[in-house]
Amino acid sequence: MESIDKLYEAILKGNLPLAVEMTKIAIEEKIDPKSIIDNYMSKAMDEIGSRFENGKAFVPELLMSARAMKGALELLKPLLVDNNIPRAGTIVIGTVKGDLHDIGKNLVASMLEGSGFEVINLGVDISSEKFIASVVEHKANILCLSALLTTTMNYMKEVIRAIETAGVRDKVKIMIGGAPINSAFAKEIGADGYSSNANAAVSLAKQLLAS
Ligand code: B12
Repeated sequence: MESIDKLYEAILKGNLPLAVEMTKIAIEEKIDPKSIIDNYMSKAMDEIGSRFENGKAFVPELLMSARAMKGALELLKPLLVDNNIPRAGTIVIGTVKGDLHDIGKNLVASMLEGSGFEVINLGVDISSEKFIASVVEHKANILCLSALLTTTMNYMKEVIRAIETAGVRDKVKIMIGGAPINSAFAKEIGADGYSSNANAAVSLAKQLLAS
């Protein structure tokens, strides 16, 4: 269990080799991958984020932590896949225009993929035009929008309006998420749902398709 505490420290300090080594040990120790992500890796990212907010860490440190988290996450991704489930539907996901944060969005994408959804991950800094083109091309059942900045979260509203204008709003459910988002905001901009983490995103996606 010592490895898991060291994993938190490794991500907080942005030490990629140590994060990878500790993740390998945690996997060998059969610690639940979702618990590794939620209780250690994401918590380390929250801590570096609050240090940044308080002027105790700077962008290079955020980048180092992000690199360590991504490296560790790569090892866990295959373990998030449940092969015994049929395809559940098609999902287009991306981080909205102006926003480059992708760790949480990629985690949501991996969990959805692992739960049987076909996921088209468009990446970061995605315009409404690109979202619409992808939804139409792939006949997506759900569109997932991610934003981590209070300045970019408002672009989600633009995407939803553009989808309405394009005449495809009744064909696709829209889920939103990211640190500054909450359900009141989701309601306000006309999204179909919000969830605060990747596990809840899977339940929400299933729920939306059943409704
Ligand atoms: C790592 C990081 C960076 C990295 C990003 C690397 C990368 N490839 O993603 C870098 C260094 C590039 C970066 C840059 C900046 N960042 Co930054 N960053 C962070 C940090 C520390 C962690 C984010 C993270 O990865 N968290 C871990 C993941 C797992 O959590 P998550 O993203 O929240 O995702 C979960 C949920 O939100 C949800 N979710 C996410 N998306 C979706 C989508 C759907 C559909 C659903 C259902 C759920 C869902 O599920 C996820 C998994 O559980 C946060 C602090 C924080 N605590 O959020 C600041 C933070 C977001 N950044 C911040 C800032 C200010 C910036 C910069 C402006 C800094 C600068 N001066 O340059 C730039 C902006 C660049 C840009 N244009 O986007 C501020 C934002 C403040 C604000 N109010 O807007 C924060 C909050 C830090 C702070 N406390 O001040 N950042």
